[in-house]
Amino acid sequence: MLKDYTIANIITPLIECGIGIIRISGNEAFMIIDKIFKAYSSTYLKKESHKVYLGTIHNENGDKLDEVLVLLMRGPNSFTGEDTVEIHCHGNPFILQEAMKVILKNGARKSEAGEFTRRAFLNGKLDLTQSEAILDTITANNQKALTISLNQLEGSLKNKIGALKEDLIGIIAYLEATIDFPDDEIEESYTNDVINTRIEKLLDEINKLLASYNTGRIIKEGIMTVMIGRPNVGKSSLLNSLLNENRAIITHLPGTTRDAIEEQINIGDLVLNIVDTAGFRETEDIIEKIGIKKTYEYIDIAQLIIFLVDATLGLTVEDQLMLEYLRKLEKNYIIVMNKVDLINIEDIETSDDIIFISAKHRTGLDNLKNDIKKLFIKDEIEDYCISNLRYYESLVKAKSALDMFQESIKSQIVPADLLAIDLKDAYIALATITGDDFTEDLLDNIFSKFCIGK
Ligand SMILES: Nc1nc2c(ncn2[C@@H]2O[C@H](COP(=O)(O)OP(=O)(O)OP(=O)(O)O)[C@@H](O)[C@H]2O)c(=O)[nH]1
Ligand SMILES: [Mg+2]
Repeated sequence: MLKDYTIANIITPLIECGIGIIRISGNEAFMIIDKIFKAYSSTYLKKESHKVYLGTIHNENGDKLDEVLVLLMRGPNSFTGEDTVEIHCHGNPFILQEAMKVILKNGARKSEAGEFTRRAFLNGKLDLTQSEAILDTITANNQKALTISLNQLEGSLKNKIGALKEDLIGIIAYLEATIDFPDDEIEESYTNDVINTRIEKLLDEINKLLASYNTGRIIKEGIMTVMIGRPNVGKSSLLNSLLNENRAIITHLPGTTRDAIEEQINIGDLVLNIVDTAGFRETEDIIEKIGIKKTYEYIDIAQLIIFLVDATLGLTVEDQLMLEYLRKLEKNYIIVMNKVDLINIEDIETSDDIIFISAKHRTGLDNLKNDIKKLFIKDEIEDYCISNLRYYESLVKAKSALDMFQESIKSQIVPADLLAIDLKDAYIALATITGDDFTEDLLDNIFSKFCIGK
């Protein structure tokens, strides 16, 4: 992981496509491009930063590899903070691999996963919350997730944690001043009151961040949702209606779906990772039996169960048994009566916790979506939700250190000069979030999740 090495890699997927990009970053980036690139215009000789140059690149024997655009970015005004070159080639895996060969021959080393971003972090271009926001931005699959990750990339969480750290430093300084000059005219009870108020405020902020974790994770990762019900109740029809496409096979024959079908559905700010399953029933069919076993496995990992019932039949005995089973699971579930187009709704007993739909005629779907939203999103979603377990754990550490501090103040047994230790622990916990306190292991762990080109 030597920092003075110039690193390079193909940063776009290796498939035939419009363009493929190679990035080179480090002290020798400009020297290396000079050896393989022939610019059409002599203005290239000026090597102006943030300019694009058209020309050709060549292999070791001087054979032409491609006509390319070369983008020069002089450090520190680049993503990594180092001299950086991007070569925009045609999206041909052969060209890109040949170009990489000649770049490596000329002294660069192939970058490791996340190494460009790691360098950006080590060179002070980003803190850890911003670095991790890049990964979230790449994986975001809905607008809210994108807004949260882009805010974090801009520094929203960095600033928030920064403000908490500053408050803590202020309190530590105040505490130490009152320890060092105990005879000053500041009353002890007054000191404790001031400190307590400030700690309460800090804890309040930390609790708010901790409380945003569940929502943050749901927004980022989606809700694992499974649709269950007896055969023929219309599970696959509902999947297709929600997706707006004919994804699953639908027939009038019970037992049509045998294997689980996984799809993603966006409903507002939420993504459902939804699974259509084999309807549960007693069967001798081996394939269907395996499908039903799978249904139960999905129920185990589900965060939401959509339980479909055929409105023309009402709650059958099997449905009632299933319902009893669901109630014991302590999971979120929604009961959906399907095929309401075939009944007269006044003829049946309705209830607030049952949603009536017609999957076939696409009615009642909005009610279903709204109920799902209500189950998972209680309040307006803040734009700085945390969704990362690392932040959550560090905030829990900071919180318990502050709780300990308050206990100590209250109990008055802890000597005054030891009181600051808990505050310093809280500070360190916050500092690991932003990365002013880090170990190589922590960085390895974070950046190994990135792709090779990032
Ligand atoms: N009238 C009416 N028919 C429906 C509705 N939803 C589904 N159906 C019909 O019910 C039959 C079964 O639908 P599917 O979606 O295949 O049911 P399923 O629950 O996936 O069945 P399995 O895969 O066998 O477990 C098909 O003939 C559908 O056209 C509805 O809202 N109204
Ligand atoms: Mg089906």
